Amino acid sequence: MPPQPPPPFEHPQFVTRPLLPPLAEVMQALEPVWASGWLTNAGAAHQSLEARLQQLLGAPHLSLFGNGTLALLMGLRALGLKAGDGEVITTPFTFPATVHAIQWCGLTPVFADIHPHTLCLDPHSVAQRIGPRTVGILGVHVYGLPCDVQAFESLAARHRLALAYDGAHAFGTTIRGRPVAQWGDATMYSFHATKLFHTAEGGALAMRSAHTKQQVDLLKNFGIVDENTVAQPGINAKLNEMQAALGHVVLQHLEAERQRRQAIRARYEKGLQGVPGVRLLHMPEGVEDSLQYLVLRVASTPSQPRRDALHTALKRYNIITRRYFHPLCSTYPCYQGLPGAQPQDLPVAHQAGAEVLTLPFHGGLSEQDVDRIVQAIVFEMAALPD
Ligand code: T4K
Repeated sequence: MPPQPPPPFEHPQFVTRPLLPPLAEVMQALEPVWASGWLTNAGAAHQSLEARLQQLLGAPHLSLFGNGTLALLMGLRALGLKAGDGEVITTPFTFPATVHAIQWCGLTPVFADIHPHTLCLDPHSVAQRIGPRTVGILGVHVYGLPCDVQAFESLAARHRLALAYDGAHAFGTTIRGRPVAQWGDATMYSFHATKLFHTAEGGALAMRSAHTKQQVDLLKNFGIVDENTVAQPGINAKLNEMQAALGHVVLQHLEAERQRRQAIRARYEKGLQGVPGVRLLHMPEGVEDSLQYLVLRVASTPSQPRRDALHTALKRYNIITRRYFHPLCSTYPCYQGLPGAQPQDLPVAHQAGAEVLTLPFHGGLSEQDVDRIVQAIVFEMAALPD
């Protein structure tokens, strides 16, 4: 029998939904905050969450922030990268915040291509872009898939470059048992509502050295050392006590959410196996997954943009997929003139940008929801012209 279309969903099915613990638990966690009268500026909930996450993420040092973008920005500054003429090599296949952070530090982003399997920054392409003005490398563990951390470690050491990672999606990612937080000089995590672990808005920076932690802790609180001393032109990038309290509660529910996501992913894998023209991205051997996004690659060419056709068609079923990360950052009007931004310099990134589709993936989906989404994909792929 030819594939049949499922009925449309009554409510939109988004790529993600925040993990929402029972409200009563959140209220209970807020009680000591209220009783203390201390709402921000490194209060008790902030301190205990920082310590808990440092341990959980296996970070040598860790600081909390009001969001991931500020964590990245403060991290790049604290690593001592000189504004003005320094270049930082990065990927175009990412959320705008990665490249914006480099720009906001007064540094020049330089684009290099990505690896065809992991879709992370490719060390070989990076090596070709290193020049006299290069001061650092900023990789992205995109969708929680880790960069080739060993290759970057030797590249950075050989050329004496700072090495930072945007690990916005990489909460819990480990490589052969070793957490990603232990690679590079600094790794940023995002705790935005759309992330597996979240504090509504929030983020963290994991760091190799105690000196960098000391620097970012100053930078995120206006550069204030004490009542009499302001050491640096810092900014306000703090996480408040309500966010920290929420983080503690979300942590209690994280393992259950991870288990649900594992089961959902297995159901998608089974349903989409052998469907012509689509394949799911997989974690490489030895990698423990962050379970952040579920990404489909839809074979596409400029004359047959099947990914875009599927993205549009699924909206008829109220399935709101996203094309993370299309368009590439290198194509934004503000960045298209940067070194390495020409399409011929980034063939792998352009192909990936044309093929990826992020599917609904969160613990609130039932098995029936997944089956319905799969059925819609199967029906629409079969209906697309060859
Ligand atoms: N680096 C990378 C690689 C990143 O992906 C990000 C953020 C950053 C850096 C910066 O980290 P932060 O400074 O944000 O901590 C969303 C998130 O806002 C953003 O944090 C995230 N990456 C990005 C991949 O996704 P949008 O523009 O797609 O958000 P939006 O509002 O369209 O939300 C996506 C879907 O999530 C919605 O369709 C429905 C659902 N949703 C969203 C929110 C906010 C909910 O169900 N509830 C909610 O409260 O950027």
